[in-house]
Amino acid sequence: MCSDDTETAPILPAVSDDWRTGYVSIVGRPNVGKSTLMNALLGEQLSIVTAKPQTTRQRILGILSEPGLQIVFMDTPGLLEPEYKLQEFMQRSAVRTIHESDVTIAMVDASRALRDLDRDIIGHIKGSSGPVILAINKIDRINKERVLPLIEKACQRFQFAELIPISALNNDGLDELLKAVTERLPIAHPMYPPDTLTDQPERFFVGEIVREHIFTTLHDELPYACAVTVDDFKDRENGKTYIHATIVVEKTSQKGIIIGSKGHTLKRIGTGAKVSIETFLGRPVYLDLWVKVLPTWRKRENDLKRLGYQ
Ligand SMILES: Nc1nc2c(ncn2[C@@H]2O[C@H](COP(=O)(O)OP(=O)(O)OP(=O)(O)O)[C@@H](O)[C@H]2O)c(=O)[nH]1
Ligand SMILES: [Mg+2]
Repeated sequence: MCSDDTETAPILPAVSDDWRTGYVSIVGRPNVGKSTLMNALLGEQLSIVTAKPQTTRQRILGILSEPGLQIVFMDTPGLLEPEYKLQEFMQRSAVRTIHESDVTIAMVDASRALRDLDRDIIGHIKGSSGPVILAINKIDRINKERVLPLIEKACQRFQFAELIPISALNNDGLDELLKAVTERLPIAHPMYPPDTLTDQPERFFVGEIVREHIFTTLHDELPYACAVTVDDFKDRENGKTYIHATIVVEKTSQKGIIIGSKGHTLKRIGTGAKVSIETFLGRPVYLDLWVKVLPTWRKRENDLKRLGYQ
């Protein structure tokens, strides 16, 4: 290798032949706990999590590096029957990861596991390029006696490599899940330097954090009509990072609701988001938050691209 190459090449750890590395997608219906699981496995709040379904809109990469192991997790939007272009994009990005993964974690909510494992979902996971492990999540919410019959019924629907009851929220069963995944990964060298957590830039996650606060502050359908763009993101001499972000909505009436009486609602979203962004970045920020109307953006291909859904 010439000296120039040495300077620009990423620093990868030395590996032995038993090093395991691979892509692992986490898929399932909306709200089953996919993002909670990825965050718990990484020990980082990377993907946004809310109580509302359809929070995640695109695939989020989360890289776990340990001696002898590198797992590139792919958190995905919940699988659903798409009704408009944004949902088509969400569905496509989830399904694509199933075809790209070495191991797939199919996830269901234990309290409605068999509904979550309908023909549609089985059809998707059949397209998996590798083994599929079923993670039966939220077992903290059901009686233990109900888990075994669930496992038996799930086995009749698909030949899962393993079925593992977990609680992503309580870190229960995650060691077992990680072991089941690791055993099935190919022997391969790591793809990323060990300190790499994701492939998306900080400003992407800043937009996601604002979206998280929209989801937790606003009710009903409104969060689904919102997108966030981060238009400016720069470090200032005073040590603060200046962020200019815009909440994009579909109608003028929605803009009014988001701003709220005397700007109170927008202020609430902004104040909450600022605190979370500072925790995420580990430095103080100045958040300048605006609202803009882009009619029916969820249905327009070009608008979706402009908003980062491509
Ligand atoms: N009780 C319980 N709640 C959980 C568990 N895992 C996740 N949740 C909750 O379920 C809700 C949805 O979690 P998410 O991680 O956002 O689910 P998701 O599958 O990523 O959802 P989408 O991105 O909308 O598809 C949140 O309120 C979580 O706190 C669990 O093990 N037990
Ligand atoms: Mg999610």
